[in-house]
Amino acid sequence: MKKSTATLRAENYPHDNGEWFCEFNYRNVKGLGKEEGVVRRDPSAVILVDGLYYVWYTKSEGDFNSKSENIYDKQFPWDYADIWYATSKDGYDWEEQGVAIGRGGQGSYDERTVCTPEILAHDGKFYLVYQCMDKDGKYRGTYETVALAAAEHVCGPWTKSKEPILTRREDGHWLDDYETYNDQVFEGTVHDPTLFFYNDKFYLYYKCALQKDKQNKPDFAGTNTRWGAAIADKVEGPYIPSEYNPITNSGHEVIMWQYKDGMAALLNREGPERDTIQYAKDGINFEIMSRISHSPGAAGLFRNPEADKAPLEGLRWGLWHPPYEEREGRWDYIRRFDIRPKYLQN
Ligand code: AAL
Repeated sequence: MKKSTATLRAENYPHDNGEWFCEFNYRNVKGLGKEEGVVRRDPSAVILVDGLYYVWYTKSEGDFNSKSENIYDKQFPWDYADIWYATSKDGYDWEEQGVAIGRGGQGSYDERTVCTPEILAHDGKFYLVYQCMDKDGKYRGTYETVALAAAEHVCGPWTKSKEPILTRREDGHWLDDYETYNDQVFEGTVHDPTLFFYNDKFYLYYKCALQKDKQNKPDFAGTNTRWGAAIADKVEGPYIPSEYNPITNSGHEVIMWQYKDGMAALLNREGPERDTIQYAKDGINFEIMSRISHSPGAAGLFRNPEADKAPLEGLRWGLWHPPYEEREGRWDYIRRFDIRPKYLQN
């Protein structure tokens, strides 16, 4: 008996039937579903506060034209957006509550849009991190910044950071690239911020992309994305980008949860390791734990207080928005996903 190259290679693949593997069920929810002329997308994590579930998300109205020459026209669904929130008693039936974070005044760093929020409940307080664009935001939002808002109560009022806490960088490069991008700018984009209190510090993870694509045009951060981390001693910053950035070689919207002493991640859509679940014992150096398929895009995970019970408890259920290819109609809307029960450990 001899072993073929493919067999030898397969012996090193992570097993797909282990405790890190799962499949997903999808269903519509009430209150955040399809609505003509209204965009609801990029839901935050879902948190449970005094018996009620809370979620924050991007909301905008009206049509957009990504080909418009006028940079002040609405160019994409998350342009001229605000961050809204909704509550639910059961995670299926949602009630929209209103604006949590509105766009800023004239000349502010967030005059044009605030979108793609993520929530952290820590030490009795609440923090939202999100993307912002100033008035001239262009190139499909590639040049957004990340801001932070804090509140004593889950329903606000929210106090915004005076300045963004993270901006795109024009120094640094992809390291050890699997394609020859070495003359390119790393973190030309910082999107999809996700904040954790981890190892007594604040870890801000985000999607990053090159500044230019292979044709030397602005990279719209839709392809060839990876993730970065920036770490701070205090929640307000300063956030210092990790020397290891990029910490993934794949993945689009940042989808992460804490498991025991490490960080778990679901990487989707982009790169050679798309559709994998990964784990980093130190929050930085990720290893592939399983390969999955049909994963939820832009997922906001339920922050399960029992996440340490098993690797995928922190991914048990959440909200997400279907990408263009998979949805009915033109307008973005939010759905729910659940890990199929047979993959749950308890
Ligand atoms: C999303 C996220 C970011 C992008 C856009 C809105 O799914 O990756 O938020 O900027 O698309």
